[in-house]
Amino acid sequence: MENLRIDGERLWASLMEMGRIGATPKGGVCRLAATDLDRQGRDLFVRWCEEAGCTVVVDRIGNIFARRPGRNPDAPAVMTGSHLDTQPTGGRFDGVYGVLAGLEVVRTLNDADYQTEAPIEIVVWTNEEGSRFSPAMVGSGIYAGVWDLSYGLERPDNNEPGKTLGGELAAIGYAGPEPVGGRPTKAYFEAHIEQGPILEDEEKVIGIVTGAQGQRWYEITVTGQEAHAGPTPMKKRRDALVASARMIDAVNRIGMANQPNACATVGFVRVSPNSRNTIPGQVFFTVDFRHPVDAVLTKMDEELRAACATFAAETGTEAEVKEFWYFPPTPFDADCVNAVREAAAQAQFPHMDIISGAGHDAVYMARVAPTGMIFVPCADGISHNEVEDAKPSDIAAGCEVLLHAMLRSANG
Ligand code: HGY
Ligand code: MN
Ligand code: MN
Ligand code: MN
Repeated sequence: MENLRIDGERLWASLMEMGRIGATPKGGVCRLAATDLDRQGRDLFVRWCEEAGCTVVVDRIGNIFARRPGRNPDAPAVMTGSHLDTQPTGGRFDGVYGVLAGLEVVRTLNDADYQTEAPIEIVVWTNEEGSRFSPAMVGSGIYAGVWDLSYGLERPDNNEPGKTLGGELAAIGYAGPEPVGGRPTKAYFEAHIEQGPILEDEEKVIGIVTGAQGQRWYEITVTGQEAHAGPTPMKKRRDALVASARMIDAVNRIGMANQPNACATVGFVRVSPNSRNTIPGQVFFTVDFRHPVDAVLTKMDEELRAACATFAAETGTEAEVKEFWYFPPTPFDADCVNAVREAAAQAQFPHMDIISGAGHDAVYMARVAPTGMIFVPCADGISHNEVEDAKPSDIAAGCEVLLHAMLRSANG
């Protein structure tokens, strides 16, 4: 394996500098998709890439591609990247690590004046988090042909529905001219923190990600009747929030009943009219189901629909259960997985195979190119939280493995 070594301190310094854009008082980052803070992060990344000799293009859903030439300009590129947008109470590593590890690979090759056979591309995917605009992974999903471009551009801001992803990208100057999709790609590798406790518990430094579990997201609207909290007898009520509370408890029970592996979360609830002395007439809430086996995701779907029907009937309310997003459990490419495993083994980093609990842009890239991922531990397995943290040595190790997995692919 070439004796190229990444510069862990430079990578860490870049992560900390990017983390200052949208930094929160508790040490996290809030840099929501297509906000001005996202623009600042994107601009910083683009400047760094141009300083590293890359040419940068932006596609029509705002995905950024920074390209370092190889000896053979016609060879399909070896691509790496992730996302710069964060959760509202996000951290300094989720997504950003994969983007800046890609930049560190390019900087390392530049330092060594090393030319790969194939070009190298670093990508920043738009709206991976799915928090401000839903669903998640919209930039990579449009790129991979999961949805058409207009679907992505029309995504409404979940808290300010008058704003759309397309309008906000234009406002920050990242509604690019490039057509979406179709960039010749030999392989795509994404480095990411695990966002769970397994690597840390098993005392491993590198996760060889073999694939990602499937997800189903729902939007559920429960409709009852607004009425006065005082004169309305309990038996006469059609309380949408009481009905929803029973359904939300059922979501948790369905998750617990489908162990091991099932995940079930209600993360967004909107009550109307949300007034202390009016019985709620309508409640909107979301459900996020995950499981590595598709048949279990289907079973959880059936259990959810049955529970909503039961509790709606019990409370005289109506429940509309809408499936909002679905992707099946997704295996990664065997050659890419092996390239990661060999790079980890040769660097003698303790490693293990792992399935991703989180969705990543790699899940959609796996539909259009051979794809692999590299995980590193994060402190206490916590992510989507301002305390998100990682060890500089693990961050460097993951980037080292990324470099050598990419070299195998770029020169192979
Ligand atoms: O929800 C996820 O798994 C990812 O963070 N978008
Ligand atoms: Mn992420
Ligand atoms: Mn995330
Ligand atoms: Mn993700």
